Amino acid sequence: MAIIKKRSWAEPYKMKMVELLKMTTKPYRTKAIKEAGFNTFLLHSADVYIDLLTDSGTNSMSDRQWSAFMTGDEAYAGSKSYYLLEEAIQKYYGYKYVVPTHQGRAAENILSQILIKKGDFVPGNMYFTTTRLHQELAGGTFVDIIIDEAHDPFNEHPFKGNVDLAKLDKLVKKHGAKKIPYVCIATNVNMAGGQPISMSNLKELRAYTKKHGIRIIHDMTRVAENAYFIQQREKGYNKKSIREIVREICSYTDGATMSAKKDALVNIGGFLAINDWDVFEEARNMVVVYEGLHTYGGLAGRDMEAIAVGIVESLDDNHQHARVGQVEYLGHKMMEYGIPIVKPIGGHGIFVDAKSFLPHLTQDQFPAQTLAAEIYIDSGVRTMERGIVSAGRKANGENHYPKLELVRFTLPRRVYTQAHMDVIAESAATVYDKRKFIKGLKMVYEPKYLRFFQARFERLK
Ligand code: PLI
Repeated sequence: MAIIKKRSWAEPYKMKMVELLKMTTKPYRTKAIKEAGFNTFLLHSADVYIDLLTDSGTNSMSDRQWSAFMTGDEAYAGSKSYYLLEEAIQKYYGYKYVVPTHQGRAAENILSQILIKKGDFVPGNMYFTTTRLHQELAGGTFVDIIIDEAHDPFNEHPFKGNVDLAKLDKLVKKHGAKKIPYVCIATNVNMAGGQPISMSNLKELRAYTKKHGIRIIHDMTRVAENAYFIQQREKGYNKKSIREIVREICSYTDGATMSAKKDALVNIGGFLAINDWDVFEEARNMVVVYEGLHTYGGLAGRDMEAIAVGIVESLDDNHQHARVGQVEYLGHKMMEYGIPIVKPIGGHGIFVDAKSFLPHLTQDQFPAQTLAAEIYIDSGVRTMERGIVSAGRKANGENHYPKLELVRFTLPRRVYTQAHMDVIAESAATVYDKRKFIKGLKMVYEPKYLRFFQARFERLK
């Protein structure tokens, strides 16, 4: 019998330069998190050992991307780097017209202002913080049409990013298709735990929206990770490349907003892509007001150049295998220690279920916020709350009470090693061991918009 039953994967790259990290002590971190109001966003990154706050803009660029930086064209107008970016988006995603923006939320702002009228409804497969806020600021109301399974952290549905067409149909019947400017579809739904939408669900949605004359706008921030899951899980796709799958996903949508800081492996950048000339015309007008000329949109030429290269690298099958493989490695380690995590393991991080981890805390005592602070104190690992604080308040001022109260251990791409994963899982397990003694928090400062970024807390007595 063969000794080796299953061969390991390893990263399809090697390291050429490293960034040195500061190691701190527990008393130092206890003081640091208190000074940061128990909000990991308010820590100094110099005080963080392993930074899992986000996978946004925290990726390592490749030698090819750094080379592209040197060939960036910094012309104010008509930069060749813009045309390279446009060509990459047209070739790999298939969208016709492109407006660069400094990051994803700028594209969301422009798109929301163009398409949403006061009193409109914008259905989506779960909310994302900035996306929903821009929809609301434009006068719309977000309506969650994701399948119910997505709100259950332990339901093992392979495509928890799927849309429940019955929920959409109910909305259309109640308000009429004219009140729905578009359906907003995120690939690899962030707030659900990095969970994919299936191609068959997207096709059904396309058929439905076509019948009712409703656009689909694609939040394609993590489309390549979604494509990886389709390749691994959906019938008929295991022989298709990620590149082919991504192209097919985009073909069922009418336009997209993109934060290139995730999938596309850069530190800053985004874009709005659209197939409709009229919307493009308006977006080109608006980008000049908010971002910069339509051929740079708030980016340097070198940034656009690096995104163009990053798009190609993100579609490499070996890259995605290693990327999601690392997330899975961490997830399996945590499961071995009995830590309650969202299942199936998602694409960009491990989401720990804080409600089961700290069942003695009510949601008003901020279990996920509390847990993120405890993990930092234990090991200097920085994570992020994705629960009641992130969910914010409704228009009438009441808190949203999301079913999911999670701590996100987000893995930047091509940054950390397997040994880092071991340290992270061991820290989570150490905190899990003493979970019964952990006290909750109270909020003592709350900003008006996107409160999770700057809110401050104190420990309950
Ligand atoms: O951070 P931006 O503005 O480049 O992109 C906003 C944005 C839009 N959609 C999705 C699904 C996101 O995940 C997203 C940003 N996410 C962040 C910052 C994160 O930490 O997940």
